[in-house]
Amino acid sequence: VHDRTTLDVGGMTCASCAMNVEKVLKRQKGVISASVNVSTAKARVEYNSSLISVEDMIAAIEGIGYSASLPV
Ligand code: 9UX
Repeated sequence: VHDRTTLDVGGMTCASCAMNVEKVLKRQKGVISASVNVSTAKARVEYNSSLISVEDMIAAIEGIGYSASLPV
């Protein structure tokens, strides 16, 4: 069984930005799938919480120059 989360992603200004964020998420161990939408500024992620935390995902996104947070 896996978990899902939706993150708010900041700093994406074109469709390729969404691809960049998707790629970095999919590269993380424990991420099962990632779908990023530039218009809504949301990233939907399915993951295995025994392998990766939401904080790890946020750090990976910030590591390539975007911002990320859990929605308020
Ligand atoms: Mo588009 Mo995003 O030219 O970092 S890839 S702005």
